[in-house]
Amino acid sequence: MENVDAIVIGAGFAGLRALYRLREMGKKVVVLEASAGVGGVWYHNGYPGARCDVESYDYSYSFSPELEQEWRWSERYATQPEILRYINHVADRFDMRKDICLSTFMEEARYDEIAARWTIRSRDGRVWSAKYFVMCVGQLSTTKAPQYPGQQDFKGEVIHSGVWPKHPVDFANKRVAIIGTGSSGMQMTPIIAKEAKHLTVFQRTANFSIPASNAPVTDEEDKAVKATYRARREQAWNSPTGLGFKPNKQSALEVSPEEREKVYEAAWHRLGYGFALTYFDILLSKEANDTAAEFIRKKIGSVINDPALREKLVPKGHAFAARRPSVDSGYFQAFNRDNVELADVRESPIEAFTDTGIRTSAKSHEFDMVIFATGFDAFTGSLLKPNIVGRSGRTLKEKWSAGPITQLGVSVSEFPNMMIVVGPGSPSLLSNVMVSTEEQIDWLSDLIRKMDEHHVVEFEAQPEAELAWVAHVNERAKETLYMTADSYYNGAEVAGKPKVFMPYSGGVRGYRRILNKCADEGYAGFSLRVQPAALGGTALELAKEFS
Ligand code: NA7
Repeated sequence: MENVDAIVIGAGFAGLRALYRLREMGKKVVVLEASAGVGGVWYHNGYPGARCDVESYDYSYSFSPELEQEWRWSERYATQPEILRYINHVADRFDMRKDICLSTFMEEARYDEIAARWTIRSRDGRVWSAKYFVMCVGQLSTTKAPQYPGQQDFKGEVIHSGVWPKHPVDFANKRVAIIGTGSSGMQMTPIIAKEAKHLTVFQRTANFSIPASNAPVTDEEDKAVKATYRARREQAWNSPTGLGFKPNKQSALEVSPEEREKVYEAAWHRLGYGFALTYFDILLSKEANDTAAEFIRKKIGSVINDPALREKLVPKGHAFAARRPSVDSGYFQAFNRDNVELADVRESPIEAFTDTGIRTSAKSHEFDMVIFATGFDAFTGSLLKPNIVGRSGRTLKEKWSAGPITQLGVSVSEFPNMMIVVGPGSPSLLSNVMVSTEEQIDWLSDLIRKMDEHHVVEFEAQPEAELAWVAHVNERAKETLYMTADSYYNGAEVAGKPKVFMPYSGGVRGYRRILNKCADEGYAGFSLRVQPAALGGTALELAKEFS
């Protein structure tokens, strides 16, 4: 068994950032990563067209000005290969690999109440003991796919977008199926359409999408960003979403239709996901939302030639951005090609796979390849995969059986010294996740530093505080339109998953204020003990000295 100060699970953006910060504080850290490489979701999501929907300069670490200056992004929205190169560069540049165990799946984490330490076991039988147990496992990292009768008989290739093969995938002369029209399906469709002999896209829900307006980054633009990078970061940190957009205080309903049209038109060509932020009430008021949704429907409809296809592809039945909208590059236009077909699974459900394709209630399709772009068991999938055992044998699976419960998104009572980064109960996927990641890791590191200074061996969320936080998260969500649609924000993506709102919709700026207030008040809502509770340790009165 190896003793370390902290064990970090996951070597994606969050895991590497945690490693960097904890090592900087002089901690002995080990990172366990199930995959054969660093990068988390960006290691696996290698499907054609995979691209970030946050601008490259904002979807990057802010902790090293040298790194900021030396890295040259080539496009406004980086592709998966470029992001993976970046994260590998970071791992090398900061000599991180020596502390990362690749191909190491954490099977179990068990809290030792007497020692106030976690014992972590990997699937291959190695064991570590750590005071701090930091979960950096991502929100969209456990894939999900339906199982159809006869699937095992299908003779062609089956691929999931979220575990894309590392070898080149050849679509030439192939008849390809894509199941799912979220960001992954929408991004890969136009590229595969150009290469494949025939492409059938199986759609369950027509999604809203905004054009990516991607472009190469010129040397002048690169210089300009790098000259003022601090200011850009400040702007991102102080914006509600972490994306740097200044909140517009205007309602979509208080301007004339002509003015609104002009604003939407400009946003359509430049803002990508930021389109949802053009007016402050787009996600708060159905009426305001309708104005944006109607504009987008018109835009989408205008590029689809066939009226019957248009009817099916134009999104309806849910508010714009209540489910995550995509940022695409030619998705709808791809359906004007002769070799692209839409299969509506609501109208004609998939009944079974055959050895040569897929049979729906309407017809049999022949395929050489089927791609599942059916998404993930979001937020909780990867947190609940290993067996995490807290106090008195309590498992995280039991504790979260009615949905995730956290204090401020970072900590769970009965699981002392366990820290969760960008998990449920934090802004996470409703924000620029890089900003949220860095913000939480800095806050948690600060807590660790103070714990060391005060000889605290155990910190733990207080049960009443976490229940209050869960209630607050749900109250904030109810103020928005997020709860009006089924989505992975509210657990609807997996049958039987508890229907609770997962991320915190109060924004990164508001969330930071809450985190800082908590720290200023001596970590209100947490118990901090110099003796483990199991040995009779009671919580310190820390209000003054801890802040
Ligand atoms: P998403 O956004 O969760 O999309 C999954 C898609 O798969 C969505 O269109 C689903 O339809 C569809 N789906 C899921 N199960 C089925 C079944 N059984 N039959 C047909 N269609 C199905 O995942 P992505 O990988 O595209 O994107 C993940 C995130 O990456 C994205 O949100 C961005 O943050 C970046 P539904 O809409 O549920 O009817």
